Amino acid sequence: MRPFIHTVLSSSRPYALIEPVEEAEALGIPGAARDGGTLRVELGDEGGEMLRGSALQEHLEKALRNLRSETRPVRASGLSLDLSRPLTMGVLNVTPDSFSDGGEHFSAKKAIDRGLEMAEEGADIIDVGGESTRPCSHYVDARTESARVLPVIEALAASLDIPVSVDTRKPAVAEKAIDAGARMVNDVSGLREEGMMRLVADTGVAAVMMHMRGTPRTMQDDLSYNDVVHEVMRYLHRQREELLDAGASLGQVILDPGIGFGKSPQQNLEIVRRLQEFRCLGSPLLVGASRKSFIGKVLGAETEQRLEGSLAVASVAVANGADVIRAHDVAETAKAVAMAAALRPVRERS
Ligand code: HH2
Repeated sequence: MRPFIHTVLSSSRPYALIEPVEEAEALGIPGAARDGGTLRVELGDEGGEMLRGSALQEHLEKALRNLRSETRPVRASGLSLDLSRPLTMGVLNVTPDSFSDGGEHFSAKKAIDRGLEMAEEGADIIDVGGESTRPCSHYVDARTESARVLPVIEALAASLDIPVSVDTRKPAVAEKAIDAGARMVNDVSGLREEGMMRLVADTGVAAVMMHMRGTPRTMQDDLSYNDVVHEVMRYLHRQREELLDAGASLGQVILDPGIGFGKSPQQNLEIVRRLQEFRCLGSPLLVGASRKSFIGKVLGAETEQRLEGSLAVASVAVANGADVIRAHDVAETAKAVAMAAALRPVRERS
């Protein structure tokens, strides 16, 4: 496994957290401090000169370069996404019970019409899901989930130029969805279910790997983290390494910190505030905060009154380095994202 390097430049004393700790510790870097399984190295003016000559130096330089550079495009089977501007992914839940749009597009006809409408509104990707993953939601079997999403994916993939993604944790559903025309698998479990990594590696499709602790049923049971950003990043790094070991390529991968999945409102805010740190991982970043409960908590707003809050989070996420924003309100989000992108500092070409 390649080392995990988490660089933090926003601090008054920039530093890197390096794992595996033994490899980093063996270098005898002055002032380096061990914290559990991580070595903290002050970057100082030399930007990690002290690692020179070690295998870690190259990885640290890459992590620092990733922070400054434009995001690399997604290059996957049948799909190439230029991420020099942030994209809007429209949420299309073909479910009776999703937390904000449950039941609205539960018939294939209504879902297809809404998908076409989202494309008109400026969506760059349509994400079709057949199982709610809200806290304590009920498991839907693969046959039921497939019956919900396949006709919609087939119709949208046949009539739209933009890619259609399938939001599923189940390899059986993902496989059929890919056959029906989906060009991306969006998996809130981080491709954890047996066979999902193999499917992504074998088909070469793009994959969103999201962080979630446990399952939607259990994810809010344990919200304790020492450092939520560091722990989510480490999880995403490890899942991505496993996927690459299975034969997938880096260009297929999009990472997602999983806003609202096993995090407190404060932890969700912290992730968006510190999103920039995730960029050192070098993969495109997706953020899905649309209408979620931490926005309701800040604004005292019910689900249907969270548009402004969602747009504010989307804008800050883009300013902090998000490449894809997953949203229900596509027309408004696409405009907010374009405006936030225009205000972003220019990045170096990667
Ligand atoms: N959030 C939800 C579902 N899928 N996928 C990614 N990559 N990131 C997210 O943050 C994310 C996601 C939950 O939102 P929604 O689909 O609106 O609700 P439900 O799960 O109740 O259908």
